[in-house]
Amino acid sequence: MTLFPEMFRGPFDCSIVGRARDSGLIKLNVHNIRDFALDKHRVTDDVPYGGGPGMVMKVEPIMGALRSLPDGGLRILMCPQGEVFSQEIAVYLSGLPHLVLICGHYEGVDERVRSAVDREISIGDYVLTGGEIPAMVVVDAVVRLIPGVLGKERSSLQDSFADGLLEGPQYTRPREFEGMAVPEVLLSGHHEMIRKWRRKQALKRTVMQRPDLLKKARLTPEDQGLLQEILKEGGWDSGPSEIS
Ligand code: 4GM
Repeated sequence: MTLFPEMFRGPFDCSIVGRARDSGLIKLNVHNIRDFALDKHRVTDDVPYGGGPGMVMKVEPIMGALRSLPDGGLRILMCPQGEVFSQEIAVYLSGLPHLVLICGHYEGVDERVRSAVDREISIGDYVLTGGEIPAMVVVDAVVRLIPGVLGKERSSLQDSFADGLLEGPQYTRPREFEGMAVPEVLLSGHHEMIRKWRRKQALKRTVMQRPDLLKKARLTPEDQGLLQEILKEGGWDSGPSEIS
């Protein structure tokens, strides 16, 4: 639900989300909150009680929009005050049959809107002009988790974050670019060596870039061993190897 339905055209019609929609795996409806404004000028915002700068979204149009839908969808208000969105929340939401995302605009929404929502979600600690881009972020993260949306060959189970680690480096052709070679192990055809190398790179990248993630990561005994190796090796250089 939004005051700017046109904003959703690109993200909802293109690429993987657009294909999922075309193939009928998901349904995405965009509702214009202005259609539920009560007055003849279709006003959706007003000045704040008590004074102060900016405008506040009125409660009646949003309530009208919510009441126009069948019961049962989880109602989510996109707002900076919400719980910070994560892969874990995306996985949870992807298991639900129906979501309703409410996008505020201006300085925010009348507080009484909150009485009609189940959950408040923020995509991060920054303020945007509206909840539209956050809603697109949530839709994208959730849709790609729905079975059949990603090809068989690219399961979301292999994602960065699926096990709480960052993804390691990836390469495609050519074998050498401007002096930077693809690591030899990836060309070796030794599947077990490649698997172990990739796992170690993922661990190394997580240690270096996001050590906070390691506390929550699900680490196997093999991971613990690889971590020991990484810490012993030190020399935090994970960049592409130079040909000398
Ligand atoms: C206040 C209340 C979300 C402001 C509801 C929305 C940032 C985020 C807005 C609202 C927003 C975020 C609009 N800014 N960090 N602005 O997810 O929808």
